[in-house]
Amino acid sequence: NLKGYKEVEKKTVVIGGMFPVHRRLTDTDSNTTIAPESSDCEGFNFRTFRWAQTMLFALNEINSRNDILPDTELGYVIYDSCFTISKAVEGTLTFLTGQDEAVPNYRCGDGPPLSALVGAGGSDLSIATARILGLYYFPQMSYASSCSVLESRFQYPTFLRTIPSDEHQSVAMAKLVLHFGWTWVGTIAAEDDYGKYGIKRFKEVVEEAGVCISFSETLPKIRNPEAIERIVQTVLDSTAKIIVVFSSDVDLSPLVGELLRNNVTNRTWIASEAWVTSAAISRHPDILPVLGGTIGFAVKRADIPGLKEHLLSVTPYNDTLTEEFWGIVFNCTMNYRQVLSGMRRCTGEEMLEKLNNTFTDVSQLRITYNVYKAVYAVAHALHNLEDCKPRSGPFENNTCADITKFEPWQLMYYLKNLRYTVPHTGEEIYFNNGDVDGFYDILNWQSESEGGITYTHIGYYNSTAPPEERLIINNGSIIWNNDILETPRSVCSERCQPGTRMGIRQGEPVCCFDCIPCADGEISNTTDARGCIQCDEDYWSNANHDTCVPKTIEFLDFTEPLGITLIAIAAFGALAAIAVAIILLMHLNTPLVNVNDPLLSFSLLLGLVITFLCSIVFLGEPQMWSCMTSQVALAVGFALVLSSLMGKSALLMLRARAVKANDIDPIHPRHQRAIMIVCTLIQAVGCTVWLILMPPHPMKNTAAQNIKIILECDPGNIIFICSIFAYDILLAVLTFSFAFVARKLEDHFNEGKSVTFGMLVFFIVWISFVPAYLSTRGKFMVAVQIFAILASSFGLLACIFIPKCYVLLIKPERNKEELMIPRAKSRDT
Ligand code: TCR
Repeated sequence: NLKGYKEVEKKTVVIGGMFPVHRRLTDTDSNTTIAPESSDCEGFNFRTFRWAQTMLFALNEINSRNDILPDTELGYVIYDSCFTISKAVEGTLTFLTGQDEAVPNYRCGDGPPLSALVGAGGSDLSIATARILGLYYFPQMSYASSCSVLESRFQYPTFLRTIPSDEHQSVAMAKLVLHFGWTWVGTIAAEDDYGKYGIKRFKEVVEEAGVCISFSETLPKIRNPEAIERIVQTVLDSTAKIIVVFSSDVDLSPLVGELLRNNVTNRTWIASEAWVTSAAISRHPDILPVLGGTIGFAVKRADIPGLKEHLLSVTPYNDTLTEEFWGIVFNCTMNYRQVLSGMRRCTGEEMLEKLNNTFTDVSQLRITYNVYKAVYAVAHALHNLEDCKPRSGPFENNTCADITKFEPWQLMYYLKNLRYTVPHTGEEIYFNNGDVDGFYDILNWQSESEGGITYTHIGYYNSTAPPEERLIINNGSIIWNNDILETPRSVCSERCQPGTRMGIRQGEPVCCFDCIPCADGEISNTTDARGCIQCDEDYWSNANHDTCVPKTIEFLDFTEPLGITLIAIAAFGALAAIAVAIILLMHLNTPLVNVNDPLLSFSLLLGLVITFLCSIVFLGEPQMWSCMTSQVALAVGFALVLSSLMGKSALLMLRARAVKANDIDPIHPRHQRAIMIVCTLIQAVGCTVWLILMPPHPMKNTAAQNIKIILECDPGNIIFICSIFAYDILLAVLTFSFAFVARKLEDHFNEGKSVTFGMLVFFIVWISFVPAYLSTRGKFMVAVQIFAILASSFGLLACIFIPKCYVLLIKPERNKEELMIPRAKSRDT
């Protein structure tokens, strides 16, 4: 332990200091055959030794000043906590009791009064010492213990610190991760309060914002190569490119070694305050590919004039720590016994200036600056205590405390209410419930010209600013550690583009999902949509499934080629029928026309003209009127055609019978016409009832095809339409059977044959219509229907009237009475 106070005339107050100058305890064998001794420490740490020297520097500075504690000398006792709790506790007890063999609760001798303990280093050490010091209400001023649990004044009533609480740092790290849109991060924490609580809070903030943790590892405190290898493997296996490490450099070092060995590149590391400016990490050779681009948080930096000179003036003769330090840096020894065993002897004249060592490096005075502030805080509090005006003091009955024998709680009062400015930097310090404000520099590890690492300042975090302005980052000045030198991406699954939705993966974090394309008719128009939206009735999804588009409206239009063709054919048919009628009219008094009632021929032709023309009404956008007329005109037209034919074939059938039986003509044209009129009227009445009760009407058919709305006619009632066309079929069957019986009636200009044949064509057309109709969709159904109408009409027209026209126009000589059966005409003429 470094001790420095002598009996001088001035009043003396002692400040305790505790620094983790060594990294660990030396292993002792755990057998209990001999009395156990306090372990020795090993692993000399230049950085923390600089902290201890800074405390001495600050004390010297204060002692030589006349404005602070002019009449009082500050002494010190400094303990090495060796980075272990047991040593820290041991040191605390020794400090309190003044005994080298620590006896709790007992202080022997009247040395100068103890004021406060600066330190303990890591949080886990401070937690242990603060509990003991709290018992006596003894102030502790920490420079590096940042763990958030130390905020509790209930558990640690006398704990104060010059380092901001990790609460701020964890939130700042979370904000950083969110700032860059990383949603998939790994975390590594040291196995101590600092690491565990820091990462815990980080995770809380980050997970609330929807970020997922890929892995969480803890760094072992004691040497454990297997555990380190396992962590490296996890880092390698994970797809997370961002790794947050909350640990001190001492605990992180073994992992960094293993990372270098495995050449783990292309990751971005987020550093906590404890390792971001650690030379122990960044001075590793070839560190750049692995840890280059690291972003980290660091507490305020300052230049302390005179410190460098103080550090260089350290001599090996002061105490055991400087002696050991000297031996290590100059690779020599002061120990007589070791010299005998062959080691080089230190001369004491070695030059520290020549050394480029962490100890003398004053470029990153951050924790060092905290130590400086802590010592000044204690000194200022003591100054205020001494400066107390009698009878106006803060304590009971306005009393003051006496600097030569004050109680620790009295100093605590002054520390709590302290407000002072730090020399050289002008920073104002005060303790807000024991804590200082959270302010961090954000540093980026960039390559230096000589292949080393520089810490480039890229922004800062200020916890006292309004929420949006807390994190300020200059994106442009960051150099990332990947091949593309771009902001790395760290997501488990890429975002789902519009047109897809997120599908959870069973048993994996929510950030890992599959993008499932929306089904037809459903869309998603945002990225990362949770579900797809069904399009409205008249809309359908586009090819990308990101917008609903109106369904295309489909009907067979007049103007399209198919429509024009059909109209032309229908018009041709109608004209042909009219032409035939004219031919018949011109030859009205010839036997051929007269042999069967000519009126029926005309009604037949009229019916055909109707069917031809009604096919045109099927075209175009369905309207109320067109739906009604098309179906009805078709039904009635066919009824007219078929009943006329029936009238004709009834005569033929009866004549055929009469010829056989040598009978007289059995039927009068009146009867034939009656058949025609009655049969047509039945149909007309049926259609009227249909039109009145359940008229056909236009309909949007959205069900048949997804992407189209088919405009069509709804028959209104299926039974009506079926019975109406069934009636037509009935007429057709009757006509056919009559004509079939009469087909052999030779001398009747073969009318029986032609009607039979025409009806066969009619049947064939309509029978083949059924499968054709059922296998088409949309507007082509209408086309098929029209084709069937036209084909059947043409069939009848052609079969029945071409032979007649042939005789009338080309072979008029055949148009003779003699060709007719004599008896047949007897009744008519
Ligand atoms: N708080 C850490 C210890 C620590 C530290 C450091 C150790 C901090 N910064 C720098 C070595 C070097 C911050 C703790 O445990 O609270």
